[in-house]
Amino acid sequence: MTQPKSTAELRALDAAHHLHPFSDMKSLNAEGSRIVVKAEGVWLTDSDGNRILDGMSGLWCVNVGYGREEIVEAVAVQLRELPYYNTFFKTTHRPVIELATKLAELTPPQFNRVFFTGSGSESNDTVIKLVRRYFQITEKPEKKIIISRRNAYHGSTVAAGSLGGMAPMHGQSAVIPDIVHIAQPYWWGEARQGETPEEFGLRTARALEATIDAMGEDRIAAFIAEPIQGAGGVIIPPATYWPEIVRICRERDILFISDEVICGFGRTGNWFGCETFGTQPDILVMAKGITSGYMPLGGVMVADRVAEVLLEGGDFNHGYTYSGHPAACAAALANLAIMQRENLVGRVADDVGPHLKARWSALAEHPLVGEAPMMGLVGALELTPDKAGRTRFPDVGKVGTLARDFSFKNGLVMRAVRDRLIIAPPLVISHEECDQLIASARKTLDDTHAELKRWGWVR
Ligand code: PXG
Repeated sequence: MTQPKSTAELRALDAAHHLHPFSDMKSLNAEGSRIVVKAEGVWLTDSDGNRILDGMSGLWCVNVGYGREEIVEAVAVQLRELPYYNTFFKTTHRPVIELATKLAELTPPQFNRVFFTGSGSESNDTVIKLVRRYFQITEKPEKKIIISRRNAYHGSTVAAGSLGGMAPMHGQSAVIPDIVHIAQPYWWGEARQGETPEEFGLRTARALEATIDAMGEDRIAAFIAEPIQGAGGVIIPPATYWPEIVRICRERDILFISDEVICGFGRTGNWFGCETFGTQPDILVMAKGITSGYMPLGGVMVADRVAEVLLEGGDFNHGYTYSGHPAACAAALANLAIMQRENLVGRVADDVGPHLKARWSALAEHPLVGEAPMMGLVGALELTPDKAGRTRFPDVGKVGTLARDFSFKNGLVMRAVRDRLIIAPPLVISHEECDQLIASARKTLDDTHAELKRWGWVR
């Protein structure tokens, strides 16, 4: 038996042995990580005994909240019966069959087949191969280019990172060829002065059309996008954007890929973000909320018109040891059963979503807040020294980090992207917990404002 260790000892071991994702390890080790020890509902407890409202659902994934015995039990039962078997060599198993069937029922009608992976990144790597294979089989092998958007996030493997539009990631790694990035529909950050959101939405959508036409439709395979950019800062496109993208995709022979790793499984008030925005994807990418993060699992749904071609193409030379892992599938099935039984998606659309949005939108009146968009249960607060001019603070990211740290102190996990605070709380959050979230967010804005006054950065 290992002895229980103090927080200080655990921090020292973490600093000595653990490399954290997306972190400045030297400064993190100097400061020490927060050690999360348990969680229940929407609440985290750290090793100092602080209770913190998890406004980010872990990393956008714990949709049904923490402490769901039903999922734990389903995984335990599955691990005892069949902890592992692969789906490669003419074999399959009950949980993977049941989950594939369930996903065919829950996703839009064009989707009846799924390829399983272990994560969102693996799903997007799979997408690249599926799309290229599709055009090989249809004898258009020169259709290879995938169009994506700047500031999109599609994962962290070499291929998924290349698909994403995060310049700081590209700068540190090899980038694969045949991926092109166009403008993102981020009105607050990128519109011209005087340009309305509607005008800007159309203009950015038409960048897709212009790029396809300039490069040649015969070379473009697909367009990939998140319905709402998540890691990019919760960018909710203007109302004109998606209908125009749908038109452009319909008029041209390209595939449309909806990356629903964050927007899927209820986040926007429908099962999938493509339903909220009325798009008709050919490929739908999933992970995170599929198991509410209780087990790692991802998947790629393939529309019938694409799947039927792939089925005629012989071997698809791709797969992961954990594609359709039985215990992960069991977790997903239990998670989806909870979501259906408790009508969590309907709750986001008609009940807790509107409740939180009314209060969140009111934060736009705070002197630091430029805009406070929210859809379903995902929202952002853009911090600015000058609302009307939509200007940025110097040293982008510094004010965001300051506010994020105040938020932690005020008992709320918010994430900062640049100087934009974002939330995506568990879909089970109660009205009372929403009110607590708003109170902490408001105090965070006040604390940040007071500190910026001390710095002389605001009046
Ligand atoms: N697509 C989207 C839209 C995502 O948000 C991935 C793919 C990759 O999934 P995996 O399971 O490989 O991580 C994601 C992941 C953040 C943050 O800081 C966001 C993600 C991952 C890590 C951090 O907001 N999203």
